Amino acid sequence: MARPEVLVVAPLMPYLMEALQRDYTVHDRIHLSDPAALAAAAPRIRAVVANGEAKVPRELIAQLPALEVITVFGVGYDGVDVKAAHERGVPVTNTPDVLNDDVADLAIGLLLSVARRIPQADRFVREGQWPKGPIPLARKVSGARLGVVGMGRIGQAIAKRADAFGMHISYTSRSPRSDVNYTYYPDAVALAAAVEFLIVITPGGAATRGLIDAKVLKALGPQGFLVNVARGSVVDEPALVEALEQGTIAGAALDVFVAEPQVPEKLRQMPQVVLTPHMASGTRETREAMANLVLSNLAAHFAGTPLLTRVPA
Ligand code: 8YV
Repeated sequence: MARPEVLVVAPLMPYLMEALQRDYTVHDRIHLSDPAALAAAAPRIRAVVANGEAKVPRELIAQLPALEVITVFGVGYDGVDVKAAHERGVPVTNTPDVLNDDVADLAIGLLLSVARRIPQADRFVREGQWPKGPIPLARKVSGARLGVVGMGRIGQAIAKRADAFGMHISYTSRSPRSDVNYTYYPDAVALAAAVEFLIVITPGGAATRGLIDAKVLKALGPQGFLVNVARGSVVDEPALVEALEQGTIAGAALDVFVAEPQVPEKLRQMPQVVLTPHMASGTRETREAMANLVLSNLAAHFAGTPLLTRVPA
């Protein structure tokens, strides 16, 4: 039987790409590089493989008449027009759970980094500043008040870790959860006003665009720190830059940005900001587990068995 044909719409790690190439005929990003090649292959393309950052808009779905499944290498699928896919009867899968630990670990790592100024301290030692005098004192994390924006699976993994630091945990989400004991606030402004550290881990997309705006940052206040491991779109980036410039908040640690891999020059210049390149799930162990889940979903689809991790309608 002919190997199923797959359109890959984002750069994928070699581990996943090589595994795909073993079992499928892979068209690598021809929708961007070669529209004529896409038009020629489209009647045979049965699956799309995306990543967390990739766009799979309605127009692309419409160009693929034989499309049967969209698999996302990532838990977030805000770049995929799920509605358009479902209208066509095309299911979408993602990679939940396998990355919870890594994303939560990095969230706590960023929180410690920005409060204890670990990157600055590293530079202080390397640049030979130490013999000239002590480094300025930092902010204590253990026992502080933490707000988590989004109390899904990763939010809970973050809270569990913060709990071990004796932090007082509150959260906001669409509705209070019956399965956690943390204090609930109905919106991000009320939450920000009540805490010293705010970690953002809510899905991206239209529903959360600009959720962390100037009002939330003002409520977080001059002693407050923001950590974003969700999507750049959840934070109003110009408002954040302004809040940092004006001292409206104390600092920020950011793994995600609006126009990745571009990061605003102003943020790159600020000493009270810690920046990482969208790497929260970026360990070999977790990325391989994510890749295996993509492969298992594809294999299940082509074997006619139930998908493992289908996203809801
Ligand atoms: C990316 C992510 O998918 O899981 C998500 O939603 O954003 C990440 O894990 C990863 O960087 C691969 O592109």
